[in-house]
Amino acid sequence: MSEATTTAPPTTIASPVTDPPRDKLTKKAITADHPTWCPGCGDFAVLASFYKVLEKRQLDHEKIVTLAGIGCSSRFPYFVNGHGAHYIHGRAVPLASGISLARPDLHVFLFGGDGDGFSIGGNHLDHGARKNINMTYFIMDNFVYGLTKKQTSPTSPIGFKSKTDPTGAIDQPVNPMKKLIAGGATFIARTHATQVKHMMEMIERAFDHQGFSVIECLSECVEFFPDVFDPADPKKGGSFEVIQEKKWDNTPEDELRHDVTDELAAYKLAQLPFPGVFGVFYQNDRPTKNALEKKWIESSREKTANASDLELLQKTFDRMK
Ligand SMILES: Cc1ncc(C[n+]2csc(CCOP(=O)(O)OP(=O)(O)O)c2C)c(N)n1
Ligand code: SF4
Ligand SMILES: [Mg+2]
Repeated sequence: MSEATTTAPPTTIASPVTDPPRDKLTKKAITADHPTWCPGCGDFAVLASFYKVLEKRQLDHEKIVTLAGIGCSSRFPYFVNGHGAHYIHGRAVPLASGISLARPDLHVFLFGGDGDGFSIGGNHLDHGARKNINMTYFIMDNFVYGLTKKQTSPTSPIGFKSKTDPTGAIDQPVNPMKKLIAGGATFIARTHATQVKHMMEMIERAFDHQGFSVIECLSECVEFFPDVFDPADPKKGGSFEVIQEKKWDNTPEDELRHDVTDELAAYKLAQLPFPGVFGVFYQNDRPTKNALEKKWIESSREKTANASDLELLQKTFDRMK
């Protein structure tokens, strides 16, 4: 008798490994400590807008990362319940770069001030921008060093009297939009902390952009530079002028609208006198370092017959013998 038996083929058990339903991401779930800013500080509205965006987009809670340097604005990660770090003054971009490149599945949000971003961290900002590393960087620009109690910042206007310039600042301030365009950031926008709807729209668009996206937000320091942004606040007699973007609809009025992919046009907008205009100045789709590095790692792996990290390390040690 043949050994062969006629057994029924194994039943493929369809085991749908479905994730359990997720809890809704609520403001309560995202909120951590009570913010410690001075009453009336513009940064409160930024935090509220960020909570709203997270709630609206229902991001996976465990994938939210908030990082910052040092400053009043850089306290941000304390107030968000997620992964986060309050890092070294001006060094948050390199930290965020490492996290973004190593864990492209995470949503990397970076927060900071004008001093942190344009002064001590100015060089890191340029390199994050030119490398187009995927992250969303929100700069709360109050034209002053708030945390250290009123020193001239890189965006303080000429004539601003501070503890470092008691007779008035004499140095040409940084133009954030021009710096970011020249640096190579691939999404550059400007907003105002009193305009919550606009702020949310800019955060969402920056978040949806693949690459180094930066938003400069005029956020008033009520303690050390009050009322400086009133000229762009309609509630205080100013005018909040929003950039009209091209719709590519072949209408004569569209000729006059802003093409966000046009670098020179973005420079022209950046040149307008204070308070200037608000919205997206520039956006392009240059490949991210994340994507380029992934490609390079994959092709290197192919060349080594998909050897494991340990095998590659062992080979390196063997060569050293
Ligand atoms: C290496 C280093 N240099 C200087 C300081 C002091 N310091 C802390 S915050 C800050 C400026 C913060 O200004 P900004 O980034 O504009 O944030 P704001 O407080 O205005 O939100 C400075 C100079 C520091 N903590 N570390
Ligand atoms: S010092 Fe200025 S920037 Fe800092 S919390 Fe107070 S108002 Fe805000
Ligand atoms: Mg500041």
